[in-house]
Amino acid sequence: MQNNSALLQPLEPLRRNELERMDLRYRTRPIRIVHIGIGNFHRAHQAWYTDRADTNREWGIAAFTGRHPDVARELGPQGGLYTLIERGPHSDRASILSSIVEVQDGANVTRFVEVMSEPGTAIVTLTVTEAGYRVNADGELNRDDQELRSDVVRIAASFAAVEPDNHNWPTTVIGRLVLGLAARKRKGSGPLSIVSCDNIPSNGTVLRRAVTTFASWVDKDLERWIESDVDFVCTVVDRITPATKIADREIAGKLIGACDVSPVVTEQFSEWILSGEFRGGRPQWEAAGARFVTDIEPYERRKLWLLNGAHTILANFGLQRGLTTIAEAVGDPEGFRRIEEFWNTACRHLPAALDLGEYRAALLERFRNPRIEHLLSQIARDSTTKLRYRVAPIARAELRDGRVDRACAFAFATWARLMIDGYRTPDPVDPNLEIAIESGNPSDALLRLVDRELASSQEFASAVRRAL
Ligand code: CS2
Repeated sequence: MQNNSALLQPLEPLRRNELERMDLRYRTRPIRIVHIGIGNFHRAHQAWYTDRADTNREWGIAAFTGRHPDVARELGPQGGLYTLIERGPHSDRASILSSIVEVQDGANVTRFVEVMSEPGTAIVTLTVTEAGYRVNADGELNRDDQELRSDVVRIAASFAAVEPDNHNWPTTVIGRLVLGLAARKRKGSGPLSIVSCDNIPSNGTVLRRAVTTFASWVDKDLERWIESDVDFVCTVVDRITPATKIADREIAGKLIGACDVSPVVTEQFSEWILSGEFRGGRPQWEAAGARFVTDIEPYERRKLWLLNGAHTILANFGLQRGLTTIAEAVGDPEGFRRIEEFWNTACRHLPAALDLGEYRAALLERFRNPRIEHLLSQIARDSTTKLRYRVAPIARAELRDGRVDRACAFAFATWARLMIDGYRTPDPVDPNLEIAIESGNPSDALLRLVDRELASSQEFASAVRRAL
């Protein structure tokens, strides 16, 4: 039998310098945006909005990796180009995006500080996950965090040194950001807007507090400058973007006619709501569908509670049942019933003017898209922090109204059960997690890790125990 693939011509690799000669759309752009934490989500969301909105090619993105440097290795040779596959329930649509013009390993702090201090740079965006902010349950920077404390020492040493030591750069996102801002202040490069794109309520405000607190530990003048010259923008970001599979590379190859080693698959739906100032200017993101609002809070709650809350419940529940994807978990009658109950509770604390019925129906359709293989194991990461933002506020609102909500208690109990049964995934409070599980009363101890107020309610804590 003949091997057909041996007869196929290998595809040419995707390269910016070759494409831009044939098509001006792929020409590079000046760096005006710095992104921290490049992953599939940034490439499917903010980079896509910029690509579509910036038709005059004025806003290039220099992106830095977060936990893993792999994207820098993959996109470097492609000149930052990659394929975005928008996957509907029946078909795929592919485009080559060119808004990212440089990709660096996050550990290349020398380059990071350089682009942060350029006068042309006007915006910094972040997708570093909830855990990357290193704040405690009250939204305050965690003073006991060892890595933050080491970064304070490193930054203080670099300020004092004539020649900063390249081997001793900060390792945390907040530390690096503060170092970059210090360089910008020194160079007199003008105001900057920092845009948090992580699933945290009042994300811009939380980030502002974290950055100014850290700055106050190293230099009071810097703290004052950040307060006066740096804008922190709050956002709601939404686009379901699973991890890329090997088969997606082949699909991308067929659709674009070149070999892309790092395509991204995402759903067709996308939403970006922003609130804040851009004193250094910004792309006309609204041309690509973004919305600017003055009061972002109701939109934050709607998205974090209904979409992300349901995701976390389905992930913990589905993993317990041996399921793999969100589509499978929502297809399970009990999974479906659990999120419907949770949504009924959550909607009591959301403004009806936000078209909640329509929003829920659209979410179900998005979750059920079987062609988006969104892994439960991906969503179950960092569950402690996620439950804190996605479920705890609803349980607390119910308690204030005199009710102990069963759907919320179930959400905590499913996670606790998974943890007690030994399921492990990267989680920032790991050591405490083990201590809680080993304690005489793991249910209460785990609840306390997420939210002290809920843990101190006898009624709620016992509802969680019963649900376990
Ligand atoms: C998910 C989110 O991994 C998770 O925790 O809930 O990444 C979710 O897919 C996005 O927020 C959708 O916009």
